This record gives sequence, structure tokens and C-alpha cells, in this order.
Amino acid sequence: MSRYYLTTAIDYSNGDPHIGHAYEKVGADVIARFHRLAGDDVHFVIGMDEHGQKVAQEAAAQGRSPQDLVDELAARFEAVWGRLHISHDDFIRTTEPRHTTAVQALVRRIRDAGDLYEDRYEGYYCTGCEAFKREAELEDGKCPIHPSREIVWTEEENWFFRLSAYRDRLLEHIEAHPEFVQPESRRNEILRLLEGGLEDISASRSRVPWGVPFPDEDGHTVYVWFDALPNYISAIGYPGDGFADTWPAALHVIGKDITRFHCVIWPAMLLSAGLELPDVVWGHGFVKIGGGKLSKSEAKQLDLDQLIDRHGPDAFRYFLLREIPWDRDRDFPSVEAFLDQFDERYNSDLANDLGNLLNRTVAMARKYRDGAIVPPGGTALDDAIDDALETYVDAMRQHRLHDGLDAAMTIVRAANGFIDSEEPWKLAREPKRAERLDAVLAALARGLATTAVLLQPFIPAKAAEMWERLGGDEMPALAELPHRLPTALPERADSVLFPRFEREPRSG
Ligand code: ME8
Repeated sequence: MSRYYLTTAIDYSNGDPHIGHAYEKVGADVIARFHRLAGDDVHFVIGMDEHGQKVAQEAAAQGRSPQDLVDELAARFEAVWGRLHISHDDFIRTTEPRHTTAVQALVRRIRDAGDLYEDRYEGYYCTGCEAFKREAELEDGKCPIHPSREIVWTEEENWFFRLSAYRDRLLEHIEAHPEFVQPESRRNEILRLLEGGLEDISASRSRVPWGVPFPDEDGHTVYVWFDALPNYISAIGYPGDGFADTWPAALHVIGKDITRFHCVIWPAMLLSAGLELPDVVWGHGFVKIGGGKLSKSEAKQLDLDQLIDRHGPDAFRYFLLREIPWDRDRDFPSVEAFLDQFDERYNSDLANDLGNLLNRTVAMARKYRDGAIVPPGGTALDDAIDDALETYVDAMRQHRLHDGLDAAMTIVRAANGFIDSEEPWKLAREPKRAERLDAVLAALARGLATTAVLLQPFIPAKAAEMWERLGGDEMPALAELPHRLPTALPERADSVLFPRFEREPRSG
């Protein structure tokens, strides 16, 4: 069993979880569940980024202490992840003592390596990015990512990290390990950045009290990114003994806006501390509405609890990964268009294609064969299942979740087409064709069983329900699939997996 350590970005504790956060956590959860299905020993960590100016400012605006705010938000995020069936093994919060210990140990190691020095910082700071900005990065004097936030001129005595010293080693690493930054568009972006040269960055802040105390330097806190990135090692016990059993991470899942922090700053910190680099950083795309970043009001309209209530948690997971490719942005023209698309996908893919296929197959097996199913093989549908399985595994191993999901749904479409072309009700009327009917029903049962297993990472609760309706007990792992097919389909197929949604006419 190989260890598979998987992480996501830790979310800023300055507001409610939104669809961008949900998309990332669901996608990473699909990867975690796929690897468990494939037999890996998965350790999956998510969490909260609770320090920094942005969080302190939000707490001040609400007239409460930062700790009070982050405690409430952590509970809110965790409740939503619970509802969405996120199967994380740990939830790291950067205000936890285990995190402080790890960050301080890492900073000391980086200092011992000679990579920290004191200097004066003069320049702009964007609290949205929690990052210093060069003049050349600004557009009309504003941060292009957070144009609505004020950019602040900052002068501070800070500890600096010699990031510039790592440029060549990072370039060499990416050239030797092209899989390190994925998808390719992100790799090109990072290569261009490295080719342009790197500047040293602040590792401490002297005027931001809400943070991890900088070791041996009164009044300084650790710069929030220098504090946040090490969550990936604090969560697995750094600098304690157990850490080495889990590090390095197999995969860091993050959004494209923070690729630079994960593919330049983080690996440089690790190199400085003499630690191994993660195998892969995957920078997924953005969910957009009307061409732009999700605004506060759009995020509010697309409230996660309401979206989960609309068609259930699994349908929402399905929709996110069916509609938003894992390697690119997806723009919905408006909030209404997002909801319409959700309803349409739900009815067409889940209620019609998948739900009806299950009911029709179980009903026919009952009616014509009393539920008994012979071993499958030899039909066109069997060939389509074999092909889809191969495509699925290939896509999922390469983190092309949208292609993996499509491969699973190919079986559903092929099975529905197969019913139309084979017309089992006609076969049932011709005693000479009994064997053909056996083979058709067997292929359909196999198609559904395979689909249930392949969809398990995407719609875990509904896939388990499907498996049960097919007469199975515990879901098999991928490798067991061919040996654990249903041999008898029970009666109870008529309770509906995904009830059809009839939308109330919109007023006005
Ligand atoms: O960046 N679509 O936190 P965050 C898709 N705390 N993904 C989106 C998105 C959207 N519209 N909006 C945000 C932070 N994300 C830091 C991370 S990691 C050591 C520290 C993604 O709450 C974003 O790209 O702003 C990031 O990966 C995650 O949500 C958290 O964003």
C-alpha cells in the first residue's frame, strides 16, 4: 500500500465558505476517494488560514477578537465540509499550538541555513493577497486581483528570506520533474516567472500582531504566507518523529491565483530547511460569474447550504465537477444561469440517464429472470465498459477529474443506448433468444455496478445506494471490481435515486 498524502489550500478565515472553496475541496476529495479506491493509504488534510492582516481587520470591523472570529468560521467551514461528504483525515488551523511549534521550528532551520537577514521593507502591500507588490505589478495603482481593496504603502524593519538564491535550483527542479507543476499552463507561468528572476521576500512582519511570534525576535510575527504554507508539515507532526512517515506530499491542490506561493516560495523554504519537495502541485482554475471573480454578493446568492439543499450534496458535487473542468476556468454568465445549469444537469444526467437506467434494469431483471443475473461478457456494452474503465483510471491518475467523470457517464449513456437497440422486451417474447436476453441483462447489471464504483469518488452516498440497490453489500475496491459483480438484483428499485426536479415558474 503506498502512502498518498494530499492537501488543499487552507481557506482564509475572514468570511463564509463559497463555491470556489467548495469546488476545490470537492475536487480534492474526489482525488482522495479515488486513491483509496485504488488501494493507496491516503492521508487527506484541509484547514483554515487564520492569521494575518485580513483576518485581524475583519475581526476589528465586527468589533470582536480575531480568535473569536476564527473559531466561529472554522466551525462554519467544517459544518459545510461535513454536509458535502468531504472525507478529510485532519483539519489544521494555523492558530493551533501544533502549528506554532512547526512554524517556529522551520523558521529556525531556515535561519540556521543562513537564509534570513534583517532589512527595511518599503513598498506596497495588498491585504487581499496578503502579499507585497512591486510597482510594476499594479494596474492604475491597484492590485489587479483585488481592485476594490486599498493598496497600502508600507515601511517596516523585517526579516527577509533569500528567495533569490533558489531560482536556479527551482528551475532545475521543474525541468527535471515537469510533473511538479500542473497543469501545463501553470508550469509555463512559473517558468516565465523564474526566468525573470526572483526578489527576496519578507519572512516577518513588525507591525502585524495577529500571527505566530517570530522566534527570538520580540515584536515580530511570521509573515502570513510564511506561516500558512508550513501547514502542510505542521499537520503531520513536524518537527516530530512521525513527520517523515508521511512527507513528502503526493499532491498539493490549490487555486491558480496562489500557484506562485506554492511553486516558488514553498519549495524554496523546503530546500532551505533541507526537506524534500512535494511530488505535484496542481493549480486548478476558477469558478467565475459574468466574466469576473466571484463578488461578495454573488457568493452570498450562491449560498452553499442552499445549493446543497437544492438537489442534495452528491448532486452538487456532481455538478461542480461535471461543469467546471479541473484544469481550467469556467465562467457562468450569471447567478441565474448557474442555477439553471445546475437544475438541467441534475434532471438530464442524474434523474433521467442514471436514475432511470437503474430502475429499468432492476425492473427488467425482476420481470424476466426473477432477479437472477448470469456472468456477463461478449456484448457491445461489455466492450464499452472495458474501454470506459481504462479511460477512467488513466484520467483519474492524471488528475483529469472531468474526463474521469465523463468516462463513468459514458457507460450510462452506452447502457441506455444498448437498451434501445437490444429491446429486451422483444427478446423476452422469443424463447429462442433467451441467451441473448441473459447476456443483455448481465451487461446492464455490470454497467451499473461499474458505474457505481467509478462514481463513488464523485457521489459517494448515492453510489453506495446504487450498489445496494444492485444487491451488493460493501463496495469493492477498483481491483476487486471484476470479481464482485451482482448476481441477483433485488426487488427494491422503485425508490427513486434522484427524483426529477420541477422548477416553480419564475415570477416576473
Ligand atoms: O488563498 N474558484 O485562501 P482563500 C475556484 N489562505 N477556486 C477559488 C475561487 C474561485 N472563484 N476563489 C478562491 C487563500 N479559490 C490562502 C491559501 S494555502 C497555504 C493558503 C481557491 O480563502 C483559492 O485559489 O482566498 C485557494 O486555493 C482556495 O480557494 C482558498 O482561497
